[in-house]
Amino acid sequence: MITGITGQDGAYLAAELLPLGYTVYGLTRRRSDNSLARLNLLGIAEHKSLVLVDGDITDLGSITRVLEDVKPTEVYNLAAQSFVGASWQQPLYTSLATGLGALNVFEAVRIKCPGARVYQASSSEMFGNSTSPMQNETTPFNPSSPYAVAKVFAHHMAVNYRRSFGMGISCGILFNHESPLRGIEFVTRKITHTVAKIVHGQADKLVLGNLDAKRDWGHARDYAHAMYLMVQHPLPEDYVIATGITVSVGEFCQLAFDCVGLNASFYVESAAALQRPADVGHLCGDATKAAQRLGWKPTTTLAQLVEEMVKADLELVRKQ
Ligand code: NAP
Ligand code: F7E
Repeated sequence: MITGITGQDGAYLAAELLPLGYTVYGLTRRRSDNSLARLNLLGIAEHKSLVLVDGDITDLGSITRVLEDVKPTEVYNLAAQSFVGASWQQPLYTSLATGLGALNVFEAVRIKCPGARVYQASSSEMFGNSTSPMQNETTPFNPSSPYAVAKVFAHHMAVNYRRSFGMGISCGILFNHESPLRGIEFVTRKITHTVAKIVHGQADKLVLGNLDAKRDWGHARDYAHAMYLMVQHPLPEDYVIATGITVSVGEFCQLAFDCVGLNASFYVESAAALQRPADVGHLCGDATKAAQRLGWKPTTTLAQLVEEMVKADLELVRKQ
């Protein structure tokens, strides 16, 4: 069972599990447009072992009913209001979906399928502006946004349910991970999509907020594999998943413009209106534990990631 299957990570995780022989149940909430765009892009929307079921993680009854019907052996809770920027505009909804929604999933699992292994999508945002140059599983949390506060709540609940009820919940503290399936509002995709529009004459500049923020960016496909490995490990634990390499938003821009032979400094502008009320200035993850215990390592370099995203957006904009 994957909650958030229509999102970036849900799509990559389903694509990882289906070839392994899993029947994948994907939780989808009611929408007026039933687009399965990401599952279609990965060619799995019509897979015979993919079953979509209706439910919303803010509605405990719906999750409980679905788990009773499906009786999953593995539950990956990826559903969330995942955009940090929007969490200041919608703090209550973000707390409900990203925080309490996770608790609903743990509670429904406890009631209906307590032996299931559970993955909780925790986030590097929980570290906020950390005093440690690199963050690992022992680094204190210092959340800087309503989104991060909600993730800290969900993370502590996951650990609490593991300790209180002996449930097999693992938390992946994942650093930023991107792909051509990334939502257009996130900075990497905004950059690669705008670069493609500039190349095709549909835009003449790229307006961003904080160009100095540094992130540790990996590929979502590698990170979905880490989720699978965590759930297979006999001991449920928490793992940082990251590349250990950090660059600024401005440097990411230059890498993207380099792919099309343009100089970013001619096109990129910073607007005060796009700055966040509080931003996380620097994140860099230490994934040593995941390497040692799960044998996990990232396989895609930042340059490869940027190139894949720019190429995909050039093709998308060309078709449009
Ligand atoms: P995403 O693309 O925004 O996908 C979020 C998914 O959650 C979508 O399928 C969305 O459904 C679903 N969803 C939202 N609210 C829901 C609700 N109330 N009930 C049921 N489903 C709901 O996010 P992502 O990048 O794949 O991230 C997956 C998870 O990892 C999230 O929990 C995110 O916070 C966390 N995370 C992400 C990163 C990252 O860098 N990507 C890093 C650390 C942690 P709709 O399609 O209907 O909107
Ligand atoms: O911002 C800066 C912005 O929105 C990255 C989510 O998946 O990763 C993601 O959260 C940085 C920030 O991702 C723009 O201020 C500058 O410093 O791409 P983002 P995020 O906030 O790091 C974590 C790990 C998650 O868990 C989240 O779910 O880029 N930035 N200018 C901008 N950001 C955006 N979106 N748009 C700009 O124009």
